[in-house]
Amino acid sequence: MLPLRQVWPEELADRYRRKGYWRGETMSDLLTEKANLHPDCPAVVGSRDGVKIRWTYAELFARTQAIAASVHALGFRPGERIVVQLPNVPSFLSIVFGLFRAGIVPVFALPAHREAEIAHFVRRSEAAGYLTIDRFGKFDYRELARNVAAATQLRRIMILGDSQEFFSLDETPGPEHPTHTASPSDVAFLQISGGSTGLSKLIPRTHDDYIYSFRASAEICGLTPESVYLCALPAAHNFPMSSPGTFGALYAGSLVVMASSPAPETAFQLIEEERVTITGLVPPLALAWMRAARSSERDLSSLEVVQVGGAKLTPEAARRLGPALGCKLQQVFGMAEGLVNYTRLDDPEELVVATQGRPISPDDEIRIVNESGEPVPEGSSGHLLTRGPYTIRGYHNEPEANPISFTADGFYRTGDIVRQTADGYLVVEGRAVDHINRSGEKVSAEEIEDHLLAHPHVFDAAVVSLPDPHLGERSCAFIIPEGEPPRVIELKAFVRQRGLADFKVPDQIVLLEDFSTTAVGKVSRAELRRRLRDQYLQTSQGE
Ligand code: OOB
Repeated sequence: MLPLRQVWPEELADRYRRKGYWRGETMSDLLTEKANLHPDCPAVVGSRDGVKIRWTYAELFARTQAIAASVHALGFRPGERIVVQLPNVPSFLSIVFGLFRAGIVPVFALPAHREAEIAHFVRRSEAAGYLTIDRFGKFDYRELARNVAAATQLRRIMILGDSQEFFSLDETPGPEHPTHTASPSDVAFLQISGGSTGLSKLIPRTHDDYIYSFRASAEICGLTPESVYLCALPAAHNFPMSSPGTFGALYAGSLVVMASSPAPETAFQLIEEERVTITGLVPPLALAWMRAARSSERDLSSLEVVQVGGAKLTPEAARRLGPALGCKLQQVFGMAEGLVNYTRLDDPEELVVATQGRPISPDDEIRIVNESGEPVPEGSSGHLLTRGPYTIRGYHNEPEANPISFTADGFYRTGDIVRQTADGYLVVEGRAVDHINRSGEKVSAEEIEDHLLAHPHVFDAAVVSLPDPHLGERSCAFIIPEGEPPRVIELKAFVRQRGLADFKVPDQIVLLEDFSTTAVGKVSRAELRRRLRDQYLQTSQGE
């Protein structure tokens, strides 16, 4: 199996190596090195089925060896892809690093994804395997696995825990098998894009580029072997994985604490018990934590930094966060495609409250342009384009979308509207493309419209984002019925039954007779969505 490619022009690749960003390490080397360096230090803590788990670096490492041997014995070979869907359990790390060790390329699905999404990831990545857990919370992933098996051409399905008819994964340390030596410029894994147009795209990240992003992040966030990182958001997401996330924490020799839920009751207990020093949250969670902290008896005094990112944090909430949780706030504006911005820990309060930070790297190139692609005057807002040592140059297997998402000279069109302050900090002002940023989960309007249109009583559908006090944004689907108007509850069930993650089911559905006479046929979908949204907000007096 040939390695997947992600290629930077030679001149840029040379520069990134010369400047020491790309050091020729691989994900697998990295854990081996840390396990040799401090074998007896605690590496990861968490629980599964209510049983507490605590592994040192040496124990985590031994488990990665076992996983590598296990997938090898199941017939997987270097370069093959396995879609991995795991919740926040310690085995997330042993499995993922075990796959790296065997040269397998994980494709990171989120626990909330369902059959339609998983089947899409399997097909698009041409995955040979799907790896998930027996059950988590109320959900049985083996049921999902059966549906995915029926819909795709998977060779093997592996289950962590009670595997029933599927293959089980052996984490018991045993004899080593020969380790695969990856090239640092190989693609290490595929991550999932927010998906602004239609289905999620796959993001190929190389060892060189990703390691740089979390090594530099660990430094910016001040991680040391004494730090304790709480992984509260889904571990497969880029923010808690690499900004600095679990990978950055392992790089720094810190302890990773896997939270089975980000809810204050669970998270606060872990903070108290493990003396957590840093964590990352999305804005609605940060608000929930601030509220809960007022009446909580838990000792949160170990917290030094709470990072907030994934969606815009309002300046008012930003100002209140530090005092409410007794720690520093760090704003993080990043994307799975690459570029990550941080406010720095020694920045003055005004910058931390009012901006979303500045890039990790001196070689992150930022271009802010108008509709015709011309640079805007300094300080004005425009479309953010970026290129740099850890920003991808193209999605996996997307010959049609790539020329739209990337400029000819390799800049990624983020879809975000930003402005840059005189000292290089970015302020996110909005989005140019149509997705709903629902509590940090990105939902593509187009993808949901396509599903709604499959309903026999839907003539047309337009999905928009509306402001929401709890979620930041919620989704609202405007529907023109065909014949008998469908009931709202039935439409929601219809979308869910099509095998979509719960967060994609429209929060609100409004039935309309038509999409206003001036709009239909004469304007783009984007313009139609904008008009419907504005009309709705006006008539509902800005809810
Ligand atoms: C993170 O990654 P994704 O890939 O789920 O989403 C990226 C998009 C950005 O393009 C932007 O629209 C939005 O999420 N976003 C923010 C933001 N952080 C992300 N919008 C406003 N303010 C922020 N602070 O969400 C992600 C990846 C790595 C680190 C942090 C977040």
